[in-house]
Amino acid sequence: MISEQLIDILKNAKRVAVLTGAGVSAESGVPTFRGTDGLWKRFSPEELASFDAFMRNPELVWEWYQYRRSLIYDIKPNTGHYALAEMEDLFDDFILITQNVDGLHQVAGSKKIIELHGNIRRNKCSKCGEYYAEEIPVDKKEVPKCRCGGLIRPDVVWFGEMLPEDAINKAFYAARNSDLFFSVGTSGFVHPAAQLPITAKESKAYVVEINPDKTAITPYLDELLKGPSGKILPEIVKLLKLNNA
Ligand code: BV8
Ligand code: ZN
Repeated sequence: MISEQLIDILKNAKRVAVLTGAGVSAESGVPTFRGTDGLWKRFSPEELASFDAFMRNPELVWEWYQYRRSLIYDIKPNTGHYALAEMEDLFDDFILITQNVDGLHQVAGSKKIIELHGNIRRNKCSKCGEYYAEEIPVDKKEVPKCRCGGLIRPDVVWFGEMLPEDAINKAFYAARNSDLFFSVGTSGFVHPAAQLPITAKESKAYVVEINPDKTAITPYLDELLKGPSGKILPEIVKLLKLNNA
């Protein structure tokens, strides 16, 4: 249920930032990381989503990403993704900061977006950094090689790797300068992304979490809207449109 206080804040908000995690894609059928059907159930993040793991066993890591790509290429954005794409034009200043690598926000039409952890639909050379578009078919089992001889890898940020500097700087700037910050579908475990809602709160933003469950960061935030983002986000957009009418 959206509180009177939040309705009032929604009406007056000028600068809005949203952080999304894997939970936003859950209703599209993309398994989350730490949920019961989580991707990490069989493997721990460090075993697969790290540069060392890739150097130790490139075929295993490449195959895991090919498997994940095969899951998302047939998957559609859900009502939550579309609501976030609509939200862009309902505030003076809006930015979407995502931890997700599935690219579904862009498919749903989001333009004002910061990808903190890269994008699984892109590849790059692990040696010279050259980018490779989607031309690599998902059923390719062997780890492809770059013209320079380096192994090609998914263009995602692995554990132990720095986030793209421009992305993280822009994300923290948005957290410090927003008057309303949403944390949607993230368990708040992975840093430095998990710091963003806390920074927003410390910078006097009103911080709202959208999640069916409490998370590691719930105690630090202003309000938890308990439920699926695919249901709650469209309700918020409906309220905003009524107000803007
Ligand atoms: C870095 C790309 C500097 C790859 C990902 C100890 C303490 C603190 C930090 C650390 C530490 N040890 C190491 C670190 C740093 C580490 C880290 O945070 N580790 C964690 C595990 C503790 N971070 C890093 O390494 C980062 N780099 O810090 O560099 C550095 C360098 C060296 C050493 C130290 C520091 C890099 C992090 C990026 C990792 N890459 N993804 C890939 O995807 O394969 S992270 C991965 O997790 C995804 O991007 C994902 O988005 C992200 C976060 O997970 P969530 O999105 O929150 O997903 P999760 O499944 O956890 O939660 C889903 C939520 O949705 C749940 O709450 C659920 O209730 C909810 N939900 C479910 N259904 C719905 C829903 N919500 C709404 N609607 C629904 N329907
Ligand atoms: Zn190369």
